[in-house]
Amino acid sequence: MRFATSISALALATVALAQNSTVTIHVGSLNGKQALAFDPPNVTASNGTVVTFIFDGMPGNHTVAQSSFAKPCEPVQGGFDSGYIFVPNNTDFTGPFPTFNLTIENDSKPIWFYCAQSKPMPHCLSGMVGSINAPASGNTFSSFVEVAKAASSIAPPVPALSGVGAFATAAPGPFAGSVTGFAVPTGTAPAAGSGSSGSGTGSGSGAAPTNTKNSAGTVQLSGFVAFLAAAFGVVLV
Ligand SMILES: *[C@@H]1O[C@H](CO)[C@@H](O)[C@H](O)[C@H]1NC(C)=O
Ligand SMILES: *[C@@H]1O[C@H](CO)[C@@H](O)[C@H](O)[C@H]1NC(C)=O
Ligand SMILES: *[C@@H]1O[C@H](CO)[C@@H](O)[C@H](O)[C@H]1NC(C)=O
Ligand SMILES: *[C@@H]1O[C@H](CO)[C@@H](O)[C@H](O)[C@H]1NC(C)=O
Ligand SMILES: *[C@@H]1O[C@H](CO)[C@@H](O)[C@H](O)[C@H]1NC(C)=O
Ligand SMILES: *[C@@H]1O[C@H](CO)[C@@H](O)[C@H](O)[C@H]1NC(C)=O
Ligand SMILES: *[C@@H]1O[C@H](CO)[C@@H](O)[C@H](O)[C@H]1NC(C)=O
Ligand SMILES: [Cu+2]
Repeated sequence: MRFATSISALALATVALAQNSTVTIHVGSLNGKQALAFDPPNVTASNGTVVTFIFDGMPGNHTVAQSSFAKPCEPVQGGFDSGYIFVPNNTDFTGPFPTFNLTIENDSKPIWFYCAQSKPMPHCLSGMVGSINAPASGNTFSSFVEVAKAASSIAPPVPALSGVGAFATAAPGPFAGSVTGFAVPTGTAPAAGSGSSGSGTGSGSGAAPTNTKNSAGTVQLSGFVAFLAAAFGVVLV
């Protein structure tokens, strides 16, 4: 009986995993080396997929801000925006690196984003832009990069958890060691549906939450899910 219950719990969890995968994008590093880049810069992600942005470029001070194809280096109305995340060049810093997780709500519509850092040079104009579900023709990711490089200015972030076609359920973090945030959104985004900016919009006043570590419960859950993925990856294939 207990065995059967475990099996059905596993089966349910496995179905959820099969539907909703995770995509990771490195912020400020390329192939593990510090760079003004998102790596990979364009990905596909279906509804329910969580895109994890990991700020692991050292040193780095970057943002993930939603923009539009026409104006790559300016925030789009109602767009998500992580604010500035500073990661030091500290050989003693072993992480955890801060992350910003976006759940994809509308995979029919491309999501364009940029880094709003303007110092010492505008990162967006250097090509630090990315896309989720960019079309293969027309407004392609490569055209987006060209539009960004030709932009005349870069706009600062408007911190927000909710975006157009994607949302973050939590503020970026954790801020371990001498990692800091500036103009980082706070609170929680509405879980689904609206597409417009909601109660998750940050104040923009600058102070980041200094300690936003996950509860033990969250860590335990993701560890369990990771275990399921490992256990069932082989069986499912
Ligand atoms: C998977 O994605 C679907 C579609 O967005 C969503 O309804 C569901 O809650 C997600 N499941 C999990 C386990 O996140
Ligand atoms: C990160 O960049 C922002 C915007 O340029 C700046 O205000 C902030 O002071 C920087 N953080 C650090 C620690 O340098
Ligand atoms: C950061 O650390 C790396 C590896 O130790 C080093 O190569 C690089 O020069 C450092 N950069 C800065 C700005 O200190
Ligand atoms: C993803 O969700 C959006 C918004 O509800 C919907 O328009 C779109 O058709 C969905 N994509 C798929 C593949 O079902
Ligand atoms: C999803 O994107 C498509 C394509 O742009 C759009 O027609 C549709 O209205 C969007 N759905 C939602 C729920 O916003
Ligand atoms: C990146 O963008 C191009 C179009 O510019 C597209 O053809 C390609 O499939 C995209 N790659 C991914 C992984 O989405
Ligand atoms: C993002 O998701 C990963 C994987 O589930 C998790 O470890 C991390 O704590 C999340 N980050 C935030 C800021 O919630
Ligand atoms: Cu940047």
